[in-house]
Amino acid sequence: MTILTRRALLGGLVAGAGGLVSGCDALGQDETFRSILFKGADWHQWTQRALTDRNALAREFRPEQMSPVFRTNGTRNPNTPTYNAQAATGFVDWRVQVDGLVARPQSFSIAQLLSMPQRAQITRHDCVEGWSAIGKWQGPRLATLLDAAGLSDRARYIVFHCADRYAGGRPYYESIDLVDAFHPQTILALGLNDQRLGVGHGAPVRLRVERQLGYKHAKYVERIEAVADLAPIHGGKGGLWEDIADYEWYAGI
Ligand SMILES: Nc1nc2c(c(=O)[nH]1)N[C@H]1C(S)=C(S)[C@@H](COP(=O)(O)O)O[C@H]1N2
Ligand SMILES: [Mo]
Repeated sequence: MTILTRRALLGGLVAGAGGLVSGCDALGQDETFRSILFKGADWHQWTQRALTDRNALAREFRPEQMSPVFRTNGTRNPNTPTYNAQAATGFVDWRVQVDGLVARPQSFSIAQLLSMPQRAQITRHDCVEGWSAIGKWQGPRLATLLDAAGLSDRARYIVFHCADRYAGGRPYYESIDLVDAFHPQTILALGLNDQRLGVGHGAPVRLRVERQLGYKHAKYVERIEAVADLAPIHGGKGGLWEDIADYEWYAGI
């Protein structure tokens, strides 16, 4: 599926980028122009870089704008024996392993993540399936963990490995580039709406990467891997949905 098709499907969801994206789509609809200069993801990445500042903050909302119900989507409970045992003890033994292209591979307990400086943000989650919800997320910045582990110069992407298995046993995973990894609103969320994250929302810890669509926000994170190349990982396209359903790897909003 090309980005133009997906843009059309998304409709109002891209309102944040407003007229710039519309103008860009009009140019993109000229297939000749597109095929001469750009292809697929390259085109999308170029337009994103050219038209928006990737470090700009996603919109934050006021408490009274929070959705009364924040629905769950995708895996609502990994329901494996290991996960269920962890849930039964309140995730006291859960570890987030940080490894790959880092100087100091290490793992963090939930208590350690809670003791780091926390960021809270009220943002809108946009799912590609056509629903949105506004919620308050809280947790340490991903940058804090990556700095503790000492990211190598060779690292280009951060991969999130999740505890749930999808579509007949495939591990859910996702990846982002370093611009998103070090974005100020990119956090490992431990809390939603002033409560510890529930199982449905990815307990005990999930990614929030606020400039990206919902499927990039990996739930049930158990390993964070720094890599130079996404090709050797699972299906090679940087995420479960990218591998099995041709979703865009770069799902910027
Ligand atoms: N591990 C994991 N992460 C996941 C999913 C999933 O199925 N498994 N679904 C994704 C999708 S499509 C969306 S829209 C959001 C939903 O998050 P929520 O359940 O907290 O609303 O999680 C994303 N992260
Ligand atoms: Mo989604």
